[in-house]
Amino acid sequence: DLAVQQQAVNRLLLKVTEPIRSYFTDLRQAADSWDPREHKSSYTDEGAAAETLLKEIESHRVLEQKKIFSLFNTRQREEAIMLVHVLLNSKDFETFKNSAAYFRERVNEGEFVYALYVAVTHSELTSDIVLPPLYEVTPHLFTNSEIINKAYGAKMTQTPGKFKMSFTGSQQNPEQRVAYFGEDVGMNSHHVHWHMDFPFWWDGHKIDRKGELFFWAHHQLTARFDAERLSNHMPMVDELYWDRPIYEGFAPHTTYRYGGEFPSRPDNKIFEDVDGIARIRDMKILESRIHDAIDHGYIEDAQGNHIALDEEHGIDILGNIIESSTYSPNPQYYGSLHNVAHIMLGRQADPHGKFNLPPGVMEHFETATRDPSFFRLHKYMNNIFKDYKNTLAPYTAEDLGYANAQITDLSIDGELSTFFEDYEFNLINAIDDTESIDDVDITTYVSRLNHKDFSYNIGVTANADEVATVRIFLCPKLDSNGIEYTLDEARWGCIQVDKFWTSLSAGKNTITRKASESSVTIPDRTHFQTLIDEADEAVKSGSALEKHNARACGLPQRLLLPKGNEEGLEVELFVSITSGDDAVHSDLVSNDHGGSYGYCGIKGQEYPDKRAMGYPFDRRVPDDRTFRQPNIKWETVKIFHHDH
Ligand code: CUO
Repeated sequence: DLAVQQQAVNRLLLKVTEPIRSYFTDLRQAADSWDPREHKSSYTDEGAAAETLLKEIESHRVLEQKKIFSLFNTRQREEAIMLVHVLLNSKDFETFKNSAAYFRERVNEGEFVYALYVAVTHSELTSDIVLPPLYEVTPHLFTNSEIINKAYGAKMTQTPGKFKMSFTGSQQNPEQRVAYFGEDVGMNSHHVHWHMDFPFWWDGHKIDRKGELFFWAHHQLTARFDAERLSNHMPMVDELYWDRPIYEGFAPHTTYRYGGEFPSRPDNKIFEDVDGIARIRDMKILESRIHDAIDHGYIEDAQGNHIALDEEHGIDILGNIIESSTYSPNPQYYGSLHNVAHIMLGRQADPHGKFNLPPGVMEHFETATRDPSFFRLHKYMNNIFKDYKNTLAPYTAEDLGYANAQITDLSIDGELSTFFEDYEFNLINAIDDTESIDDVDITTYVSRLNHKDFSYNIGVTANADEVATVRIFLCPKLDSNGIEYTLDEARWGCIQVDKFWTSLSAGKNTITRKASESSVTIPDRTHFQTLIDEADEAVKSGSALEKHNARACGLPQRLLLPKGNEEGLEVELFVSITSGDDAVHSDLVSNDHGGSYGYCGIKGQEYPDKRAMGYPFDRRVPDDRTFRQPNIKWETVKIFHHDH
């Protein structure tokens, strides 16, 4: 029963630093006395994973509670993965739930939350369960120290509070102008969930085009950040250079729940080797090995075989190598450029461990995009991917064309306009329980970007009845100095706003597509308290639980458009219609198949579009004329921002 399951997951995630409450009777009982060793037959691996984890716990080798958990720490990651295995090897939900309750009080709470989120995301037993927004489960990683302090004050004085969270930094810092994007709680939630849907350490069933998705989702994240910069009259992000200072400093104003404040980094910090992690020199060596592979057109696997970086698999292989993931064919030789770089950047405040500072924001997917160096790092890797894509032959007229359709009209219904609004979320899980002091309502509200509803109207004349693939992008038109981009310059900054399949009939068609239907976005997440109330109510009354969108990976719908500006940011609205043969499955036309597959794929299935992610902008465009096809059309549109 979904209601019972949802209720159990809710309760497991409530106040994770506290023991499970005594009145959650069955969970409390499982925490006390479910012994996995006595339930071997309840697990597909006969309890082997649980046995391993128990041994670690019994020999006191696991990370203690109330210590900082970092997924990038090998040992800590192994512990979290053990728990993921225990949960994913559970034969039924009872076992899943009881195991979770049992280990919740025996492993580090950061590891527990991570493992439970990953397991719920991937287990077939929990497909319809909605995970509460992480910013309401572990609010410390999504809000400021100032707010956390106020929240404590409110609880101590028993005064309900609603506190305004502002973005870090001041007007003195130009980067502050785009902090609304890097610090957006929904965007950070999307990013951390992307990494839960596609963990770099993943050792389960094969995930389709995982390396390419790593490239694509992060390519789009950097392109979107650049679009926000253009909206604010700022130049695009430059990449990170190992042998230059890290130009932008960052003061996170964020605190760990236990373990102190996240460290700050001043401007122009010289990039240093990090003891026990890597030297700058090593990073450059890895980079040059990857560049050599791109130049040669093949990589070497661990056995010395050459694997071609061909059109079909090249980007996927490179994504796996650069991240690197368990799918990397040769981690010994190509290393782990991305993951190690995250740690290196996270440690620049204390590279030799002299001050015993905790890890920086770059070491957690929840917090990484707050730091401007995140976008530099990803621009750097994105440029390596671009170097590779530029070795491929440009698309020909035949690759781009589609004889069955001519686009006759292209327009927007409504105005493309954005605004800021307040968004409130709950901080109750940020605050420790104390026996003598009751909880009071404590929330924070933050300004967030949103846009007015609009739709695309696309007039198409078709020669025959056929299913077609429609791709919609917004591409930059002018750089921050007002100079017009060529198509070849603009293409790498294009953001995908939608892709869908539709049935064309012979003759004239008008395709009307709402922005809210976008396959790169998800609607607002359901609040934790709502999930609790609904599940409790459904269990009590024995009624069915109303289903919400269970997908947490996906750009928030309200961030679909970049901010634009008061004068109206000029962008090119670009539409291409190609054959429905691009679809991997023939039943894709209905389009409610997996919501936000654009950046996040479809759970447990192949990526639905056979073409390269980013098509048709992923390859060089030496001649704009190849894009002048009847099935391709673009119009300049303006994105307005209204402050009120
Ligand atoms: Cu998502 Cu670097 O890959 O943070």
